[in-house]
Amino acid sequence: MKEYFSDIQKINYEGAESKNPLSFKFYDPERVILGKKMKEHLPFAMAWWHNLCAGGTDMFGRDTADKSFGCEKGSMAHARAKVDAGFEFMQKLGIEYFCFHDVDIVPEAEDINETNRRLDEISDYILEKMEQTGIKCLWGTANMFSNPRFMNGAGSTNSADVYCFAAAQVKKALDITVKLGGRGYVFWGGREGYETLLNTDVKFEEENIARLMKMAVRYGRSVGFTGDFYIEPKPKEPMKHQYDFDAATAIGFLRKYGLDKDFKLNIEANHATLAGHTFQHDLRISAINGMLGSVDANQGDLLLGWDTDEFPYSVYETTMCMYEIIKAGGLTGGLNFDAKNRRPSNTPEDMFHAFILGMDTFALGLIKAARLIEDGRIDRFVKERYSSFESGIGRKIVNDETSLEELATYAENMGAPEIPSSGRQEYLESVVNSVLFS
Ligand code: XUL
Ligand code: CO
Repeated sequence: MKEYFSDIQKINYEGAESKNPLSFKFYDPERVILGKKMKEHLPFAMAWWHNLCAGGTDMFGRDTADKSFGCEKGSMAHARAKVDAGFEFMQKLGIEYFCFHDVDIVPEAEDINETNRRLDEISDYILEKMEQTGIKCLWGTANMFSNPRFMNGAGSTNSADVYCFAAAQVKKALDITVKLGGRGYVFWGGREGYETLLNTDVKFEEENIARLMKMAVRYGRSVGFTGDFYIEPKPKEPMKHQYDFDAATAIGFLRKYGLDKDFKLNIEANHATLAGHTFQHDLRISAINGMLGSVDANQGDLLLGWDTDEFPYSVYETTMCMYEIIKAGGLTGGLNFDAKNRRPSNTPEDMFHAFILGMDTFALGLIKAARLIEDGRIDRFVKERYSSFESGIGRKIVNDETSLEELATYAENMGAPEIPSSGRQEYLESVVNSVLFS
């Protein structure tokens, strides 16, 4: 078997003092934190598209990284080489999951029947590799945004024929996800949105998206898919307005169309920040609605207005992310590095540095989040802050045992209420710093 990353050995945990660039400084998979192994808290996944397909092409220039793996791009030999390289890569890093779009794993043919045949062939090969290595599929999805036929959307398209084509792709991607035992199936509505209301029937488009999702649930369940369906919210890019703007919008949509029992959310850090939220905000909104399923683990650049998909390096962000995930009781999905090397980081070694960075940043985030929880000052502060609802009239309000009239009478007898207690934000921020840097 050809080795694709022959200069790189298995990446091991060596501790924070190690100066070996090809080692983990914080990710120690067997270390137990809050009663669970690090690798169980952190089910890391490799995104097929960024890691094995994308070579750095941007609006102004072509690939800088060679992802041919010694084969002609667009051939089935290349598709197989990507499988070999991908599994070698995951094994060397100790990554236990992968995520894929249909067209990441095979080149799309002119005829969908031929594409589907290729998908059958490559998924047989992937399955073999999974059995040999123990690596698993986190989730699958269909790419319904790259091909020009999807320029007006997939579920939201104005063309019934394109809608049918999208349905066929979802059906096949679900088949492959089931075959590979995927934990989830993602809908990222890349082009499910619009550029101008002058040509768009928003109500009709949203209803059609829901119809496609309902049919996907019905079909998925009928072929033995027991995992979660996910919506991955994103406010914009490529479209100006995208229907799955953020977690709250997606939850409202899922409830409106009765999809909330089968769907959860796949929250991506950079999508949350594009929506004008923090990553932790969208995690919290998902969690309190019982909809936190999986995470696309990356980081944006707040100076730029687009999806930069960087490997996470901010320990502050990953601490807050892991704080939300631990509090939510963990993920049924995983942490998919939907992230890419910067264009000038173009060597195979850089692919390893990127994952080492991301995995270590999340490991540190986990360690620090656990300390914040064990420290207890934040939890105690929040509890105390709402303590006026623990007795008296406050208790009656939360027990739904009162009325507007009773509250009004209470207020009229009370006179003006005292100014509420301080939010102590700066104190709490200093608590976070003291836990982070001790
Ligand atoms: C695009 C994005 C996608 C989805 C899967 O912003 O995040 O790669 O994760 O289609
Ligand atoms: Co994503």
